[in-house]
Amino acid sequence: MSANIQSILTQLGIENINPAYSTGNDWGGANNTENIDSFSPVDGQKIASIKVSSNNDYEQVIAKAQEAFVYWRTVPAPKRGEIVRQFGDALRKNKEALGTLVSYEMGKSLQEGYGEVQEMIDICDFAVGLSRQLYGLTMHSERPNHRMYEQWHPLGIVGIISAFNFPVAVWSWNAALAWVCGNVCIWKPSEKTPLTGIACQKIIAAVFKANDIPEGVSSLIIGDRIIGELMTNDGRVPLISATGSTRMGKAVAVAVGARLGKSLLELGGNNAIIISEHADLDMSLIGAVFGAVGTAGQRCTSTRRLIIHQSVYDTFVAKLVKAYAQLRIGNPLDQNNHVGPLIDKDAVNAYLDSIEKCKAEGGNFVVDGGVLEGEKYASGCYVKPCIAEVKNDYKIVQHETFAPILYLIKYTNLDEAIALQNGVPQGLSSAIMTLNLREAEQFLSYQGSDCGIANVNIGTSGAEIGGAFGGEKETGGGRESGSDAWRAYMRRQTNTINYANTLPLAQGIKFDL
Ligand code: UN1
Repeated sequence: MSANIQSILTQLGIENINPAYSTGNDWGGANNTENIDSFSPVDGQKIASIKVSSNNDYEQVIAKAQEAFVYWRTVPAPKRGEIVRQFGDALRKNKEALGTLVSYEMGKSLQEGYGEVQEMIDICDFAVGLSRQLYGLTMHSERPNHRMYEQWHPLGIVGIISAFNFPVAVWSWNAALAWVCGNVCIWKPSEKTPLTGIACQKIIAAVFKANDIPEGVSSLIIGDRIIGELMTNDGRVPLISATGSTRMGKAVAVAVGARLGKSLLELGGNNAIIISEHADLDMSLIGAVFGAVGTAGQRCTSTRRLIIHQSVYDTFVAKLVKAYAQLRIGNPLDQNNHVGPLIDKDAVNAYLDSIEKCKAEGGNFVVDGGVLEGEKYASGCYVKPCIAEVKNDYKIVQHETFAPILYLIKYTNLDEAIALQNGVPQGLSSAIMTLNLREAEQFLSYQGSDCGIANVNIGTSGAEIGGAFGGEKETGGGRESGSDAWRAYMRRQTNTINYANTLPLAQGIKFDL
């Protein structure tokens, strides 16, 4: 590991932390025998070996969280918001260090690593304001001298299962909102990026400690699917918020649904940009290329398909091919590079497998893929972003491959383009590039995109935290971060108060004794 990364770990205070769980400042599970090794896809080096939580550890974490909830729910929401404000400030201080660790452990570009921490800071700011705006409605009762209103109460323990691709931001979207709503959180970070999770726990635990908040409001638990299953099957965890593949999400939905718990799912995307004959092609190029190769195609919002009008198809594809030839692939910590590595060798194999499947179905590669070799690419995780002409109904095109493979599809009229865009099982993000008002409005109308996110003259990725984030169909239907996504973290209670000296029944029912 380089001296720079070593000093980042020291700066974050996590150079010697490897135990399995934390409910605050202390770490437990030091004597557990099973480990998860965190390797950097940047240079293939092992960053840390971290203990895996046992069932007994899990029980300890739950017990602390239950105890903490009884206290935390009594803290007024604006005071909870004040603590989240301090968390945002601590993130501002640690932005460079945490952003660098995100880049090194996950492999995204340094700019995107910083951007991810910025999303965390932004959601803290949002949550601070929200802590004074957890509004319920009042209704007019049909009975005289009655008052009716609704209020929102915290749920209890929120279990957060996050993915490697946004190893810290997605946790913070959930946690910042859940905390101001009065919940306590147990976070299981991806086993591919445990160290960034440890860094976040360290930062938030110091904030809670400085405010004399007892342990258990924020817990971290390291583990794989087994810990995930303990959480999803556990009736003591009323809400599970899970980010990851559709396959994982379906398993979570079944387990949580079987116990009638709540789940908030943010799963796969198969996002397309429609490039109309009325598009600004230079602007479209930036949106398409960043969407497809940013984070090496490992965002759930990555652009996977371009649906291009036949009249601009050849011109736009020529521009794309030229742009791809200029992409610099390499160490993401070097800001001259555009594209970093995939997360691990399994991801590289999935990428290669998808290319083969695409070719077998008749895909025509206009930019070839392949794994990069040589000393600079020694981790074996660097691949070439590639582009293939396909048909939308190819099996592989219907499937989300978490890699920089971009599919091109030609269209002749907008109705057809919209049908193609919607013609996949997933429904996260979508975009149209057009300067034509009618086209833009049709795309946004109920006859348009069926996705949770629909943009005009912006790519599919890079959503701001202020909007509700999530998607339809196999994307899972959940909404996180902005707008009124906070409601998912609370339970609604309808209250009717009678201040009359009689007890009239609703619906005019007479019941005299
Ligand atoms: C994800 O890939 O799971 O909209 C989240 C975006 C980011 C978040 C992506 N703000 O691309």
